[in-house]
This record gives sequence, structure tokens and C-alpha cells, in this order.
Amino acid sequence: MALEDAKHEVDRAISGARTGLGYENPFAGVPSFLRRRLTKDLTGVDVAVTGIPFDQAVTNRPGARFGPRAVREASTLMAGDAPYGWGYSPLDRFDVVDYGDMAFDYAAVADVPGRIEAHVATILDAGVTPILLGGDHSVALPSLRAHAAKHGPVALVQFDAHPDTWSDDDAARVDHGTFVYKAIQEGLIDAKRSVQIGTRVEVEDEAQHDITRLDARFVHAGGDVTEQVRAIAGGGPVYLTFDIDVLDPAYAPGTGTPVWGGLTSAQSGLLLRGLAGLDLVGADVVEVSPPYDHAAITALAAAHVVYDILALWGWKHR
Ligand SMILES: [Mn+2]
Repeated sequence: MALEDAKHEVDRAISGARTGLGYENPFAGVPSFLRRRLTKDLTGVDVAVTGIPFDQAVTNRPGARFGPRAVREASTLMAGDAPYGWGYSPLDRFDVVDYGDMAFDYAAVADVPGRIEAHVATILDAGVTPILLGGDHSVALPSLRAHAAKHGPVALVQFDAHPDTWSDDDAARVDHGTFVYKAIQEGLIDAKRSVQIGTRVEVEDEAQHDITRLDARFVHAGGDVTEQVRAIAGGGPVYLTFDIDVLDPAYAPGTGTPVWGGLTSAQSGLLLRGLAGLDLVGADVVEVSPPYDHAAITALAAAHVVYDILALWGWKHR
């Protein structure tokens, strides 16, 4: 029996096989995201999860270059289960793959945004929905450029401790705290259909006046977050960006610029579930910095967020 079994062993992250031995352990095998097929072939694929291990645009702690690996590793634990509270499994209905990490020259920082835009455009051109694993938050800007090129201005739904609207009129700068400012300037997002959730840093800015800001206090006070977000961002394509620092440092210590008073993991899960129905066309989860993490707390939270985003995307396409 054991010898016969050995011949049929597969690693599903490599083969994508749905047959073969059914007891691959969560602690074994290639640590692709949710143990999905690791491939550069996008034929027939619905969603591609891809790592952007770039962290040279942070204002404080670095380390998000190690984020994609840590999030993948944390995700392997939940590969056998449907995401909690959704009532269906996106992995049963859709072809979700791990598209690997984007390659780039770490010493040619100025070239990185262009590479990210091309990387994301390649996925979009294949008719596939991308979900990016950051990396710092600067990766969202080139991702938005690729999405806007395909869809026109998109609604931005942003979970973040910071509004990322600090002014930055220098096109050559690559900064994780100014992507929203630049996205508005470049017309990549429809500010009136955009909303920020969980912010708790105040920026004196004018550029984002059209964006609705449901700050951390609003969330903690029990405001109608999901109802408002669905009313503001619904009815058109939505890009969701989730900066893990929207969580309180107690739930996500491993991040570049932590701020107290943030969301709990439970709140985040409920909010994401409450957004079901939005037409998600792309997403990213950024700013996981494993060197500042403890017991993989932050990576685990991020893996859950990505899984919920997958379920949110799939809700519209079931
Ligand atoms: Mn951010």
C-alpha cells in the first residue's frame, strides 16, 4: 500500500493536479499562495496572485520585500478550507494561480514602477484579475496605471492607517506615502467614487477632497462603513488596496509605519465580507514587513485578507 501510494504522490503547487494522494500536509510542499499552481501560464486562469517584493520607497521600517514569501507561507495553513463566513469556496469555482514574483533590478529603483505597470498589464491583458502581494504601498500606483489603462478611472477602496495623499509633484520620486495624490493627479481613480477606511493620520491636503474618508474613529463608533462604501464605490470597476497597517499594531506589528488605534482582525474580516457585491477588478495587500513581525501575526492576517479579497472578487462572478 505505501509503495503503491508513493507512485501517485503529487505536489499540487507544481502539478495543479486534483487527483493523487489527498493528504498533502499544510506544513509541506511548495509554499505557493494557498498551495495553488505556481505558473506563468495564464491560459484559462481567473485570478493570479503575484508578489511585488519591492520596499525601497518606505519612510520608516523596511522589510516588505520579504512580504510575499511570508504571506504565502502563512496562507498554506488555510489552503484546505473555504474562507470563513462566505458560504462558498472561490478555489472550487475558479482557477486561481500563484503567478510568482515580479523580477526587477533592485539597484534600478526608478525603473521599478514601469516594470510593475507592465507586469500587471500582462496579467490584465490575459483577461485575468491580479491580486498583488507587496511590497510597500508605492506598488499600488503603477498597478492603478495598468488598471486605468484598461478600465478608465477606477473607484479606489483603500484600507489604510494613512491617507497617502501627501503632495508629491516630482514624477521621478517613488514614495509609499503619495500614491493616492499621484493617482488623483494622473486621473487614474475617480475620487468621487473612492473611499478610505480606517485612517488615523491627518494630512492637510486638498487633492483628495472628493474622496470619502471613513476614519478609524468612524469605524470604532459603529458607523455604516460597508453600506457607505457600497453606495460610493458600487456601480463600476473597483480597485481594492489593503495596507496591513490599517490593523492596529497589536494585530499587525510587522509593518513599515504602524499607528495605534487601528482595526482589529475581526473588524477587517467583517468589513470585507460586508463589501460583497462590489465589482472588483484588481487588488493589492501591502506593507507586510516580516523582520518586524512576531510569530507571523502580520503575515497570517495578510493571508486571511487576501483570501477574503479572493472571495469578494468571486462573489460577483459565482
Ligand atoms: Mn498606505
